[in-house]
Amino acid sequence: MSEHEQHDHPSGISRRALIKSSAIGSLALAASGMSLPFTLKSAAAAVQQATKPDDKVVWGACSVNCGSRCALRLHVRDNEVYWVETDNTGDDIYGDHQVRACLRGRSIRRRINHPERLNYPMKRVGKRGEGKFERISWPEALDILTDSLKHVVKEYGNEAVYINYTSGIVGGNITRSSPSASLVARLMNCYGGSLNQYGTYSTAQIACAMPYTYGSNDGNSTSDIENSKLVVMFGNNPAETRMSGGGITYYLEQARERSNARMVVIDPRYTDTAAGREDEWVPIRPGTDAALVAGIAWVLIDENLVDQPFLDKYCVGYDEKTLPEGAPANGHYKAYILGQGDDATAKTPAWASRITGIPADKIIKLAREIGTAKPAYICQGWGPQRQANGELTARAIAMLPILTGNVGVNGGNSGARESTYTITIERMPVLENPVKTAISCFTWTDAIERGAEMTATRDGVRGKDKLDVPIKFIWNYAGNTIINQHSQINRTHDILQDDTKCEMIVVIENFMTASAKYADLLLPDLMTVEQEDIIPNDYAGNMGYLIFIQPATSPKFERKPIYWILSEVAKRLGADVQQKFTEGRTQAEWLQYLYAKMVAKDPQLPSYEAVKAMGLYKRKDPNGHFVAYKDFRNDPQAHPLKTPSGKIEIYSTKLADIASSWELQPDDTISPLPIYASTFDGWDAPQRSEFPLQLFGFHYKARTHSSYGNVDVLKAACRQEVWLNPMDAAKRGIKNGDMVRVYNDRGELRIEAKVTPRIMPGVSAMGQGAWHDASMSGDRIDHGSCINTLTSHRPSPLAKGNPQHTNLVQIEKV
Ligand SMILES: Nc1nc2c(c(=O)[nH]1)N[C@H]1C(S)=C(S)[C@@H](COP(=O)(O)OP(=O)(O)OC[C@H]3O[C@@H](n4cnc5c(=O)[nH]c(N)nc54)[C@H](O)[C@@H]3O)O[C@H]1N2
Ligand SMILES: Nc1nc2c(c(=O)[nH]1)N[C@H]1C(S)=C(S)[C@@H](COP(=O)(O)OP(=O)(O)OC[C@H]3O[C@@H](n4cnc5c(=O)[nH]c(N)nc54)[C@H](O)[C@@H]3O)O[C@H]1N2
Ligand code: SF4
Ligand SMILES: [Mo]
Repeated sequence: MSEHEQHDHPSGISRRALIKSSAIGSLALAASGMSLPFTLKSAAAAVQQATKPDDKVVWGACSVNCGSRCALRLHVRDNEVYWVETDNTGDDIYGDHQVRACLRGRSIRRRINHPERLNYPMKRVGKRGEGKFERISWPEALDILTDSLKHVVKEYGNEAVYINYTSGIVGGNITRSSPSASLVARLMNCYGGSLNQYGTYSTAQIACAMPYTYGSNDGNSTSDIENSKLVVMFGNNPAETRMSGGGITYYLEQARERSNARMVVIDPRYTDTAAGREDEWVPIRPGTDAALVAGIAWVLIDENLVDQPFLDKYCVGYDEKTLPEGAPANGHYKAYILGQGDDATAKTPAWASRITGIPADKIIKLAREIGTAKPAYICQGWGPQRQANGELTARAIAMLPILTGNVGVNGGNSGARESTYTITIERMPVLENPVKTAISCFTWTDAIERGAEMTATRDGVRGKDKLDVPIKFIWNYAGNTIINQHSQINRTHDILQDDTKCEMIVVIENFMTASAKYADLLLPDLMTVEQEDIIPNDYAGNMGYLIFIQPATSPKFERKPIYWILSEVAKRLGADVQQKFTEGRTQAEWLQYLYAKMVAKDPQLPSYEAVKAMGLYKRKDPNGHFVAYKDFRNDPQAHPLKTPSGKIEIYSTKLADIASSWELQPDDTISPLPIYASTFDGWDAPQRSEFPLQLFGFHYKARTHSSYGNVDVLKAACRQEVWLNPMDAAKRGIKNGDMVRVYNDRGELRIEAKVTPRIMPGVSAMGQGAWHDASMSGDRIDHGSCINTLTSHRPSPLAKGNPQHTNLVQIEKV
């Protein structure tokens, strides 16, 4: 993309990019809000227009949950954003570079000014999910909301109120949707609390599993690749998932330019991250990375390439020497690999080849490369862990840096995804939740349907042995996981349509999304760019920043800021709740109060007035690069890990206990060792005879999940297609561009086929997050091609997380 090139064009598009490639140039322009097709002449005309004297340029930010966060310069005239640029500060050299927005952020005016934005409060009039609403006044909406909340709390208790997982706005001190850290959580905590949740849809399996090995889930910063000889990416695609000009894709490219590190991409798809920059693409069957790791480990052991002194000093459970007390004598990792464990199967490259679909000689070659290139940056994205056996996979991938002693050193990595440098941020305090019970964020539909049956050892309820009441009231602020982003849409519809189960769903949104259609009350919010706030960087290597944003326009129609909405609810809940919630401050006063706290903690920060004038404040990591577990590596006695033994736990006694005490289904595996196990809906599951193709939904450049999914130019630039290998397509008589039906026993969708050797045979994939579009009282065929029509609500064994990448389907030409 052009976003990293010289930023010397007043329209926000690099001149070099304009001249270099008309295809890329037209995409960038489309994204930045210009109509297609364009010429240099029309671009020049636009530039002239963009510098008219009555322009106001306002700092804004793109605050969707893409793992980057970009500065925007919004050009405003007549109270309307008509043109969008991005960061123009810094020298634009690596290390002091610009935080340039991707195609989505550059198109934000098409979201701000979208003709279908929500303008008024509404209440449901039809059956839930039908999408029939009636306009009501704010006072009426707030009264209905408050009465329902009071009723549910009185009748069922605070545990029946649930703040659904949402990630539509991330970052701000005030505007922030993360359920346990949002203003909604603060409000509920002022009113007796609500049912907690743990885990996220992003990282449920890896965030749960990695701490059993390392005590946490850290990785070296990507910038540290400038010290690496080799980069190994398991299911990691920053070119699409970290697209910011200040983000990870740029760090990867720049750091490799300095170290000249080879790069191996292990992914069922030939990704945009590979795209000619990789040295090798290793296509792998989804859900089988742990088998590849075991095959590599067998070669490393066989050829004496393991770092035995590292394993002896820093780890438990590699071989009999460090096996913890209570573990079976043949329970160590080496026995598992060599075939001396209970399964009596040597994990040879031939064994791994049958499972992964990777030729054995390629596995041997890869093992030799990983065993000899030091240091090596071995990492994983979160695609491999969003599988039904993702907890095992995440820990298994970590075995490669552990076996080769690449942990805790510059240029190495732990096997996790990258960490990032961040500047001090102080968010609106959410106060303490009096309710201590928690469910996994993925299991909320179960908690509606059979809440009181859900237990700790079967369903992962935490803080209590079981839930006492089902969920009766749902808050959904800036999220689409009610329908679009949660699994098995047709099942969710059936559960939600019965409004005797969950009695109230409050959705606070900008658009009539699939989830908004299930609201009982639908409240129109301002967007982040229409409010004052401070947005810190998300994943940004070793350069942190704060974006100080100002409202681009005044509020339009009856859209209200979240702080106002919830303050009004607090007022109706009682004077004590109102006082506790607001502490007597306005939104602006809160921001100044929070910023003052930031400065007190971090005196290097500029003053409030200065940072407001700057718009964007950047700071380099004073430590250079973040190296995960560096202190532990330097002195394991003084800096033990947060595991029970203080060491890297290849064998986890805690997991052995869980495995023997939890109620699991026969095809659920929890193991003290990071083994490979096949799983439900996996490549070798029995349903494969009926549904022969594996399917997963990758995070796509066209959208951030479903956000930006209604922007026409983005849809045109990045089509919604299902990737299919030419061999699978030929068998089905499918040609590139054909309309196909993709189905399994959970549902059916329609989509265009992309026939391409960029995906391995037997596997199919589509961008996740497309807008669900089906007649739910009719055939339920989803013409919007939202992959969650096909995914399963069954949680993964340990994290009780979303296995949304583990699916089996059939595909036919329509
Ligand atoms: N099958 C499948 N499903 C998945 C995934 C997958 O890989 N495969 N990925 C999962 C992951 S990792 C995640 S994080 C979730 C994400 O799921 P969500 O958190 O639901 O993310 P979005 O779909 O982007 O929905 C965000 C919503 O917030 C709204 N919004 C944006 N800005 C504002 C604002 O200023 N105010 C208000 N009120 N609303 C706003 C947007 O309009 C949008 O509807 O999806 C998960 N679902
Ligand atoms: N453009 C864009 N960027 C985003 C998002 C978005 O929706 N759009 N979402 C953001 C969010 S909230 C999150 S959580 C992150 C998600 O980041 P990730 O979870 O890392 O993204 P995915 O695309 O799901 O998976 C990454 C890669 O894993 C591959 N993969 C899938 N299954 C397997 C497997 O079993 N083994 C291996 N080796 N590879 C596999 C996929 O082909 C894909 O290329 O992205 C963030 N960035
Ligand atoms: S979607 Fe992400 S990378 Fe793109 S502009 Fe927004 S924050 Fe930046
Ligand atoms: Mo995510």
